Amino acid sequence: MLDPFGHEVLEDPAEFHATIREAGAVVHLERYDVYAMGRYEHVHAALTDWQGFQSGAGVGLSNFRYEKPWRPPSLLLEADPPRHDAPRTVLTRILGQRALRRLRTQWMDDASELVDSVLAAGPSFDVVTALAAAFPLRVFPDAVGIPRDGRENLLPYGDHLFNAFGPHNDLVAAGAPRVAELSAWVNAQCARDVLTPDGFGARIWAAADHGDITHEQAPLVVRSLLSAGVDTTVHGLAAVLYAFATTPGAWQRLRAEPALARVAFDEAVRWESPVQTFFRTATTDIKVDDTIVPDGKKILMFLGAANRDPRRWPDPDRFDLDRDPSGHVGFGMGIHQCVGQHVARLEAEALLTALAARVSDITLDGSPVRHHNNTLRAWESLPVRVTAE
Ligand code: OVM
Repeated sequence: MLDPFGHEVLEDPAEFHATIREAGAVVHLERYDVYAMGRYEHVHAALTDWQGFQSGAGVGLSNFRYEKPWRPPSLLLEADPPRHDAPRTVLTRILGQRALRRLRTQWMDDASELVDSVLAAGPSFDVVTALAAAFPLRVFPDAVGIPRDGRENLLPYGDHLFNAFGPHNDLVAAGAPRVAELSAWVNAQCARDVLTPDGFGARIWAAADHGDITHEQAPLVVRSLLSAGVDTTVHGLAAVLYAFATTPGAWQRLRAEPALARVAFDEAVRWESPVQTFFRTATTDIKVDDTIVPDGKKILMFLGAANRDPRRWPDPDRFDLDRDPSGHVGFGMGIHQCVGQHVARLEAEALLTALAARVSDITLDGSPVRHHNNTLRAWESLPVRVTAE
């Protein structure tokens, strides 16, 4: 069997995903001694069963029962109830739809300004750097409240973090030389005195003052925002822009009905699954179909395969604005489901709305280049040509 973290699969995982789904509800991968799932039904069930499939032993290949984590574990992602719950409750409130209302107008204006400046430079550009990366980097660090200096470290830190959920392959080795420097910078941004008084970061510290979490937990919760909040949205936005550039009629459909921006983003998260995989650990011997997953073994969940499982999705490989993508597992499912999803959707809505107001057509203008990462489905470059009005 192919290596799920090898370059061949990372370049185009579709065939491998089909093989995993067809092999059964769960299949043992000898190379890593893990149990893999690719069918929607079983991935969904594993994500929802947090008692049987724990996160506290890590959600990457590394098993924290036996191996020391490369960084202090996340209080959200790599924790189980009850310890998971207080930090989760705090972030749910700070990143909730109500709390985001005050950002909406500003982000719509920011998106318009960014799109105007990109279009002013000409009709051909790389939509990854010009928009998919530029927009989150423009609005999200300000919303968290970190200083301007060093923000170029955010994407490399995230890229390494998401590689580190996989095996110690060439991708992890390539990131290793900068780990200490990048981690030191990220950790320094989590301190109370460097954060602006009105951002998500300050609100996390205020929650500590209020007794909702401890002051020791506050910087690690800020770290979760800086870890999970940048690369994911960059590649989610790249996915939706790629979908529009390659799906006939889709852009015209959005232009006719701009309110589709949010469902378009969710459909792109289903279709591309920017976060492709996460692991869980069996807390006891668990029977899945006819296979026993032994206590302590890692379960590799292919979110990207589940999101294109033909058992669940008609014509799954089609980016389809007429389908209801809700229920996809691209944001996870259950108690760990992406706490920042409303932030991501607001970023997507702002950017797509601004672009749809000014651009009547978007097409590929050259060969797109994939960016390989052990966890992320990403683009290095997406050359496009647009027709501006
Ligand atoms: C965290 C974290 C890091 C990476 C991903 C993630 C997708 C969370 O540090 O909490 O969720």
